[in-house]
Amino acid sequence: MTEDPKSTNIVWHEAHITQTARETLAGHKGAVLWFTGLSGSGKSTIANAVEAALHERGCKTYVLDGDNIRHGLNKNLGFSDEDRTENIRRIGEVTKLFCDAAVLTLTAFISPFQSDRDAVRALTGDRFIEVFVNTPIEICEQRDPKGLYEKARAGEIPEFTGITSPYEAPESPEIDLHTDEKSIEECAQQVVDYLIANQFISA
Ligand code: ADX
Repeated sequence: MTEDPKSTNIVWHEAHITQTARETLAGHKGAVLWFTGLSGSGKSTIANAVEAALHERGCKTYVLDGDNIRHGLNKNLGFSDEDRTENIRRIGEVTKLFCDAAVLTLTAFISPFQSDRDAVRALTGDRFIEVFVNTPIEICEQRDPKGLYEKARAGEIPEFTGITSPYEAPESPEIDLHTDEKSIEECAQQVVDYLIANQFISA
C-alpha cells in the first residue's frame, strides 16, 4: 500500500514553531524508541517501564502499542505480510509526527521484517533507536501471557509470528536487551543510559 499518493492539489505548509524550538521547550530531543521482538518477549512491559522512568525525569513521552493500535488506527489490518508492512508504515508515519512534536515515543510492535523497520529508520533519521527485545522463542512460549502460542500450536491462529510466520531479528540494533539475563528494571535502565550517553536527554 505504498503506491503513488491519491491526493492531488495538496500543498505542504511549514509550521512557524520548529522541532528545535519544541525540543528546547521540552528540554530533550524527540526520538523513536522502536522496540521489536516476538509476542511475549516483553516489548510492552519494558517500554512502559522506560516511559515511567522518563516521565519521572520530566520528559514528554508516549507509548504506541501493537495490540492497542490495532483496536483503532489499524483495525482494518490483519497479520498477512502485506498487512504487517502497512501496520508498520502507518506507525512509522505517526512516530515521525511525534518526533517532530519533541516527544520521546516508544513503540511496541513485533515488526517482524527488517525492511519495514529500515523504512521507519529512513523516515525518522538519526532519531530512530532500534531496541531488540531479545527473548528466545522458547521463553516467550513458556511465558505465553495471552495463551496465543498454545492456540497457534493447535492451529487456531494462522500466520503466527515465530511459528507459522517469520521473525527477522535486527541486524544491528542500537540497543540489545537480553531479557532472559536481566530484570525489567535493568533493561529499562539500559535504555535510559543509552538516551543519556547519546544526548537525547540530559543526565
Ligand atoms: S506486527 O507483526 O504487525 O508488528 P503487532 O505488534 O501489531 O504485529 O501485533 C502483535 C500482537 O497481536 C501480538 O502481541 C498478539 O497479541 C496479537 N496477534 C494476534 N494474531 C497474531 C499473529 N498471527 N501473529 C502475531 N501476533 C498476533
